[in-house]
Amino acid sequence: MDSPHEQHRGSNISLPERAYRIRRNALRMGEVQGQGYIGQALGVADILAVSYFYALRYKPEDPEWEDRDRFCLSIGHYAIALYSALIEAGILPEFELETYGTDDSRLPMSGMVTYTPGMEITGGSLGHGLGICVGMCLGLKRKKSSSLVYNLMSDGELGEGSTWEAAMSAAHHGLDNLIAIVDFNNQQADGPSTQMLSSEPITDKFAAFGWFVQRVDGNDIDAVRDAFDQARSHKGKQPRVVICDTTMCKGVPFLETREITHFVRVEPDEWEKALKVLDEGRPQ
Ligand SMILES: Cc1ncc(C[n+]2csc(CCOP(=O)(O)OP(=O)(O)O)c2C)c(N)n1
Ligand SMILES: [Mg+2]
Repeated sequence: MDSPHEQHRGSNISLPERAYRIRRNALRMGEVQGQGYIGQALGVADILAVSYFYALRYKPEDPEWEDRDRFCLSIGHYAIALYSALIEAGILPEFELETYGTDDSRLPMSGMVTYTPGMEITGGSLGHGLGICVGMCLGLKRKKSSSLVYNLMSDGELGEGSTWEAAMSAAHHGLDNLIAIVDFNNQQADGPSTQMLSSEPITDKFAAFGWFVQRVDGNDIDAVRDAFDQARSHKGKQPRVVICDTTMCKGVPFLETREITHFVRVEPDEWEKALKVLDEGRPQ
């Protein structure tokens, strides 16, 4: 299926290859600092590939182009994941990857709007992204803009009351230009989300708040792409959410099985090994 946007058509680079490259960028950045939220980056790489190379409308050379779709990173700690996609998208130059997390870098460890081209919001204080996006959507509607606002949020943010205030107001205002994506990796700082504070049944909850809801395997690129298509073409005057079940550290099996994946510990000699394993699984 072709992207709805001209800019993505005709590329001979497949979405799985894009996802592989995003994962690779993230591992290289992690190696620079010897740490990073690498489990999250590997987990959402497929979602980012579909977002930046299929769904989103933007101009790499003009990240502030007024008619762009907005991709908001509610979860500032996932910045390493978004930088990896922005590099692959040509919004950030690849060499800056080497500066990740260092003084004076445009790529701080937590995502900040004033530092990084392509970063739409400062999202480190969890639970605020959706509310910010509601404001953006209202503003875009006033301007009669056809741009969409995507908000990548986490399952941990579903435990924040502010998320649900925003969800309620998005439905109240009929924000059909809002597409929330939840990285449902069943992990938060202290352990599995379902054990810390379960948000299940999550599809029923969003539906009860008036949203158009889908739930897919977030590491299945075709499924994510189809869900984004459905979200965009849905006729209801309501906000949309795609719950994406993902596996943290996806693509590097020896990390996938680590018990603590929120801030996965990677030993100095393991970065190279992780890159090697990822390369072995590179799509044909
Ligand atoms: C308002 C707020 N409370 C607490 C934190 C500290 N914090 C940073 S990441 C995180 C885990 C949240 O869950 P999730 O985003 O699902 O974690 P992950 O999937 O990345 O493990 C927490 C509690 C924060 N950044 N903001
Ligand atoms: Mg989580």
